[in-house]
Amino acid sequence: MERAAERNPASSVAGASFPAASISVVIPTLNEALNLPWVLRRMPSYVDEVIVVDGRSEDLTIDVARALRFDVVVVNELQAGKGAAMRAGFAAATGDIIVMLDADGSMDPREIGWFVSPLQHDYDFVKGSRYVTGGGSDDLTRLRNLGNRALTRLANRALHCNFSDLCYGYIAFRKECLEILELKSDGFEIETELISRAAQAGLLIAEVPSHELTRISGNSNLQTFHDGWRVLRTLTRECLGWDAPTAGARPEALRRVKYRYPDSRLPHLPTDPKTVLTVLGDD
Ligand SMILES: Nc1nc2c(ncn2[C@@H]2O[C@H](COP(=O)(O)OP(=O)(O)OP(=O)(O)O)[C@@H](O)[C@H]2O)c(=O)[nH]1
Ligand SMILES: [Mg+2]
Repeated sequence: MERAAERNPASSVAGASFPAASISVVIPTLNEALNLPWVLRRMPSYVDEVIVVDGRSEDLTIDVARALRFDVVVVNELQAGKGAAMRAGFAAATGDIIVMLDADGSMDPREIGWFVSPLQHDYDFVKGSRYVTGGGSDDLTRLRNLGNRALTRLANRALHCNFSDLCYGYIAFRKECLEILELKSDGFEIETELISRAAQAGLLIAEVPSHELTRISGNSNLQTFHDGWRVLRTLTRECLGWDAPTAGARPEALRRVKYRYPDSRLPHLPTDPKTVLTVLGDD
């Protein structure tokens, strides 16, 4: 398989030349054909590899992905659930840095730079937060907000951390972290597993602001009580039953990386897949 880094071998800042860290973005999709165009069109140019994990969509999600990004890597989902999809996507990623974000237009790819930046400054794992200055949410209901705050407090007590946002899946980390984290979750609790294991493994974790937008169109796949319960169960299981292979000491394998990123703007509106497919069909 071609490594993402081979497509983007070097960059130069202030006369100094260094290998650019390659960035893979992993996006799980379940019937997101109307929303994915906004996401892919907002993808910064410094992203080397976009991986879409799908297998159960009944709309034109995959056609739209391929039409908008000829080099998109489509990973077939062998097992249902966001967590299973993320694990399959991570396994396929070839970048030095892996970023995970949703396909519904609630996470703006233009924020990727905020996530990548701390990874350049010695951090191993970067999580988005809707509760720190500069972050926010147009999407959180009162109930989900309360539930998330309670779960975050519990996680902080159990893990001796000071996170501000537990149940948010805009996350970036160095690829090497995967070997340490030994992920196994299948559902939305993958975010809790990632964060609690990163803390227990002694990874250097940064929180960066992120503004959660509303889903552009379509229905949420999250069930507040069912998935909240799974998060709680995962937290308990992780705190009681997982021994980090690094025994909490910071792993030595992780490296510093360099990067660059530009900017652009697009209206946050649904896109009819037919318009995308027609334009490309005419070429
Ligand atoms: N491949 C795959 N993707 C999924 C699955 N379930 C959810 N997703 C994707 O995971 C992302 C998050 O799902 P959402 O339904 O938006 O859940 P949420 O963001 O927690 O909930 P909302 O805030 O209500 O949108 C979206 O990109 C979905 O398309 C699944 O079983 N397989
Ligand atoms: Mg969503």
